[in-house]
Amino acid sequence: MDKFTPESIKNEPSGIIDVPQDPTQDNFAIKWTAKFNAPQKGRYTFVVAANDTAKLKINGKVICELKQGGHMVPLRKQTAEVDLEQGAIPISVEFWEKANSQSIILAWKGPNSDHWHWLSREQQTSFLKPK
Ligand SMILES: [Ca+2]
Repeated sequence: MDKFTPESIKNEPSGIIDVPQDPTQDNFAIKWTAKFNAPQKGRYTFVVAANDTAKLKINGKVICELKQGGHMVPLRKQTAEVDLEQGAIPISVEFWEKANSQSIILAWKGPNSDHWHWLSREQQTSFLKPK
């Protein structure tokens, strides 16, 4: 995505990602970048769900990638575990919307915890259950 020139750049101080809910808005992409503040060293779990496609990077590495979105593709999810040091860690989410409705869902939980934290406005608890 880095080869594209952004149409606009915005600051999102809430730290909560969201996409336009208007299904007539098609053929766009959004990239969010932030620092993820890991409260302690350990293994973190991230879940991403997207319609149409999305890529989650942590520390510059692709952790989750949902591909092959497009016309009539439903919301799909991917879960990944990653070992993090305590502190502020670079995180980015790239999102592409081709057609129809659009969604991005992102949540995480920390080491030895069952408590999920939402990083997206859209929240669907069913996506947090194991397959
Ligand atoms: Ca779509």
